[in-house]
Amino acid sequence: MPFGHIVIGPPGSGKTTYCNGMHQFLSALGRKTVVVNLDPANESMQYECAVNIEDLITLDDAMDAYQLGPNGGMVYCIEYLEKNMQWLLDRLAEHEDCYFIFDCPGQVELYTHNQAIKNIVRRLEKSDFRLACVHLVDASYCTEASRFISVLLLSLTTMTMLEMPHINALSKIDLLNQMGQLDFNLEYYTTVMDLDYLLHHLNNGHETGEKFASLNRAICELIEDFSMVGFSTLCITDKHSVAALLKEIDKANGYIFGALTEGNESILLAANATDMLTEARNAQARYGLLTKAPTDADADASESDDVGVLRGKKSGIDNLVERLTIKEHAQTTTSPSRSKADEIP
Ligand SMILES: Nc1nc2c(ncn2[C@@H]2O[C@H](COP(=O)(O)OP(=O)(O)OP(=O)(O)O)[C@@H](O)[C@H]2O)c(=O)[nH]1
Ligand SMILES: [Mg+2]
Repeated sequence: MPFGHIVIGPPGSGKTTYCNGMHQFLSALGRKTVVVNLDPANESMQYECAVNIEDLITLDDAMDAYQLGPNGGMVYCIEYLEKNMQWLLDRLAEHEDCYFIFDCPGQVELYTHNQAIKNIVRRLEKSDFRLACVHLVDASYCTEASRFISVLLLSLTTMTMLEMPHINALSKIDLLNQMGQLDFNLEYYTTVMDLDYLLHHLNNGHETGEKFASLNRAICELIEDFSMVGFSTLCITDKHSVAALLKEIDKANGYIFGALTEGNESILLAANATDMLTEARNAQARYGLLTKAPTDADADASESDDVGVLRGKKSGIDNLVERLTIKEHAQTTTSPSRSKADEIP
């Protein structure tokens, strides 16, 4: 019963870098892992891939044979793979007892409209693969309400389309502090709490119409009604961040339950688990992410005191959690070996 995960996300979100980093991390943990390249346009493959779609079809071949552009050629290649699934299954069968990481293309339509990737996953599942989906989106989307809403919609569409255990992750979280201050604490973006606060920022600067505000409200309600989207955080060079994400993945695809063999490191990882909220608070502290001061208009967005919590003014139990989090963070950051030893080469 092979386990693994597929790695998807918009172009440049860090999929190939992730596959390389996670491959090294799992190998260091002693988990026999192979990376499968399903992206025929993968130019900078940093890992040694065990199975490569380019051995079946290349993007250039598809474009030349049918006079297609790069996007059409990519869709053709994936549909060609869908029709030749036995080729993929035979190649995968050559890697017994391995954990599989699938590096996928960045074309968003493959996860929102086209059925090919979905059918490929179904076929793998029928062949007893236990898979989860890791959807990477650039953390810079958090810096503007409108961009964050678009990423929420994309994540929701992808989740409902693929219908498989799914983890969304804000990638390159280490770069977020270079992109200015956030409107809210990071945990607001990871937990996708009350979108009324975001609604206010969406409407801000668009005084033109009630229709625009109604559209924004309807989109926020849609996302809240499904109540499915949340985010983990990821900096691929930080082993704490990779370990936290791996715990989520192992729970999602069942590796933690299905691979109960002696020395299964995922049991140890899970025993050491932190929840998503604490992880977001750790990430906020670790990467020095700043939050803007609240405006008067923000206070109008809610009658309650919750907005203070979203901006870091905590009380009671939150204060306690905050102190614990900071202590935990201080322990890790003052460790002399942390800066180099924690980096995956
Ligand atoms: N700082 C930082 N940079 C990252 C991280 N992950 C990826 N990158 C950088 O992001 C850029 C794009 O990464 P890729 O791995 O090529 O992205 P991709 O999603 O595979 O791109 P496509 O295959 O073209 O869709 C590279 O320059 C990476 O070095 C991260 O966690 N932190
Ligand atoms: Mg790539």
